[in-house]
Amino acid sequence: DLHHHHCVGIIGAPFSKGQKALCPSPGCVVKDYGNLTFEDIPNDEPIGRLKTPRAVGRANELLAGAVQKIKSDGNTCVMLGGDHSLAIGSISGHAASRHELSVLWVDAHADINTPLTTPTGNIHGQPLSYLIHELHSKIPIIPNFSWLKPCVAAKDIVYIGLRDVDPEEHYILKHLGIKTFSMTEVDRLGIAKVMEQTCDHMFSKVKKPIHLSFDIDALDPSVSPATGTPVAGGLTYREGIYITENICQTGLLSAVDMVEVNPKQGKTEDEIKSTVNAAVDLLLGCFGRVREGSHEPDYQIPNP
Ligand code: NNH
Ligand code: MN
Ligand code: MN
Ligand code: MN
Repeated sequence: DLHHHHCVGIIGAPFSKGQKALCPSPGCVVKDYGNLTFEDIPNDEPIGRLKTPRAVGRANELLAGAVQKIKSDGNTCVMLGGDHSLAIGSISGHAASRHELSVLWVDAHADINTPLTTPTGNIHGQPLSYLIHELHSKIPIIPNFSWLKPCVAAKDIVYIGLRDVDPEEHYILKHLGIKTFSMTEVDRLGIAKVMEQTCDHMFSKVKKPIHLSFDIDALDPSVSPATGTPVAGGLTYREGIYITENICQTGLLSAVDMVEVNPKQGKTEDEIKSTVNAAVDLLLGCFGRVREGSHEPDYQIPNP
């Protein structure tokens, strides 16, 4: 009952050292590239505030290679995290095969702290700072990150869902002129206008492939409680689905991260189910499921 025209490659990245699984079956060809296995890195001492830097660097190097391969095989890539530090590898691997990208970051958080501004030391609160050209000079040398080169321009990023932004992050967003739709804009404009303006911004010059990085904590904790840092006042299930349906319609979706889904954070079986169902439905929205329903082009009403 779904229809669209590209193949989807799925890579599992069960990695959670950047912070303190699902099986949709859409009506498209899905190639399972399996789960990555991440080596344990002993004596991964903090560097300044940065926690487990070597493990995060190595995991992302591995992921970047896997995503690059999935893209060069001609697929739309789905990365199932794992925590949001994995966007470092996912976006780098994507950019390696596609020249220039637009990044749509759907999250309660801005994830743009640098290793020097981070209040927590968690790298899942920092991935964008490592990826943005304009912040390159603010990133120190970190072991196991030497493979990484910035690959995204500030003007090619759009955020939706922000409601827990650190002051340093707020400065960076304003300083770089990054397009943001916080929950205030979602309330003011409604999700349809937010998506219209998101697309206007992303397509203002050339139509670049879209990297959708979806942190499940963008949704309200009543919908997706099984995540590490829930923040009240988030997107509804319907607003989330609207975003994915809309991005699918652009025809430019090239890679998706679905991250911070963490069954261990669910207090009950129902909390886990609700969170995982939401993540699956968001992914199905990305790959052509529409709420109005659909049918095969050659469908015929059966004759008696
Ligand atoms: N901004 C905080 C930090 O840098 C929290 C980030 N937490 C997230 N991001 N879950 O999506 O650590
Ligand atoms: Mn995040
Ligand atoms: Mn978040
Ligand atoms: Mn059809």
